[in-house]
Amino acid sequence: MKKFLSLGKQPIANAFITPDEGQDEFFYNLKVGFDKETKLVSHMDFVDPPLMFNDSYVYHTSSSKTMIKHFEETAKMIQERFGPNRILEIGSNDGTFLRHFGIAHGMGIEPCENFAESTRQMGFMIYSEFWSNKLSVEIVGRHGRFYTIYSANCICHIPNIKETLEAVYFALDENGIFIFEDPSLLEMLERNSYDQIYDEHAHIFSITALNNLLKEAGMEIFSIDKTQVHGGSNRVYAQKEGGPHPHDGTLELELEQESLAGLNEVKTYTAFAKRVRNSKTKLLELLHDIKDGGNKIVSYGATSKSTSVFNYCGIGTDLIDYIVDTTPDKQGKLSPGVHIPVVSPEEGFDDSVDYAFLGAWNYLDEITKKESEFLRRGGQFITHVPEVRVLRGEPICQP
Ligand code: DWN
Repeated sequence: MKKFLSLGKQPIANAFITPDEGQDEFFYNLKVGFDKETKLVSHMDFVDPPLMFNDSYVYHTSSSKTMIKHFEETAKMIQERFGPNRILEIGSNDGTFLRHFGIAHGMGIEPCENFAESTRQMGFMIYSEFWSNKLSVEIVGRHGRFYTIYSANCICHIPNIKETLEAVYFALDENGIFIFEDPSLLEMLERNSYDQIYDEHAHIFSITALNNLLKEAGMEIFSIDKTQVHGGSNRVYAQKEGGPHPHDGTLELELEQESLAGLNEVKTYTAFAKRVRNSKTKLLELLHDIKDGGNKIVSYGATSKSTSVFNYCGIGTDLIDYIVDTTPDKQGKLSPGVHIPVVSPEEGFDDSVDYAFLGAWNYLDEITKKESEFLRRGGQFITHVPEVRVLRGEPICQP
């Protein structure tokens, strides 16, 4: 594994704390590397999953209209295209996807007990454990194999990718399909969105790496969709080697595109690391200039991504007064590491705000629609994706 980037000392990205919890806060050194053999980009040292995913986990998939709509459309597409009579979701969070399948047809794996319990209340059978070979064997023993296994923004969270895919293979019917989506490495490199890298994202997947890893686990990719969510994601359709679904040519296209973009070469990653360091310098310069001009800056969306940016750049309450976020479990707390207060938009997104840093830049459309009044009165958004800049006036394009 060749190390190419260091994002410094980082806290648990979603561990929002109360003021007295500050002393015991956990930090680790975030270093990212490239595996020359599999072409996988991963953390050099993984954070222990229970430190991140436990009964205090605060990220709700349903916290944006964009993701609610995305999962409604995804569920409809899967039903129409594959008509599964049963679906297993790995990482079901608050049930935003599963709810589109009847309780007799959907089952979830969710290690965060708070979400497992609330989804059980909806009537679904949820296993509150981490996905593993042991769990896969247990589930197959009780429920048989699945024709469809689905997972969104979860497979890239699991450190042991080899075991993860072996466990999927074991639980999958001979003719079954494994559909999963995660942020795209190519999109991250193109948008310079280094804030996709934080504790929970143990890996940032390229199709090239997934193709290698799935093959090793006895599976093959037969189709890929590119989606715009979470700053550009890949939805991969895989089956057991030699399975019934015809290949549609998208795999070859993506492999070629990734190869042309240099994703198989270490030098691409060293160049990216340089752009990341430049982005940090520019963001600090911009924020200092704005602040020195007597303006009030807040951050919009207390995201995992903003934890990563703020801790990497050393941005605290000297620059950002507070963060506004709609999630009740984050409000009234301090952001991880740099301890910026989080308040509700009703409390904090008022006429006193001059600039808002887009911690949730991936929802630019949704946010600018919602905050048209802020823009109308001269308020401005700041982003670092794809480059550090102030977004002036309308129309604002999605990065
Ligand atoms: O993989 C992961 C992705 C899918 O979600 C997880 N590891 C954790 C999480 O990452 P994130 O925190 O960067 O995700 P989001 O979806 O960018 O977070 C958006 C945050 O912004 C939420 O806390 C809700 C908030 N928000 C808001 O306050 N007002 C969002 C919108 C759209 C808004 O209008």
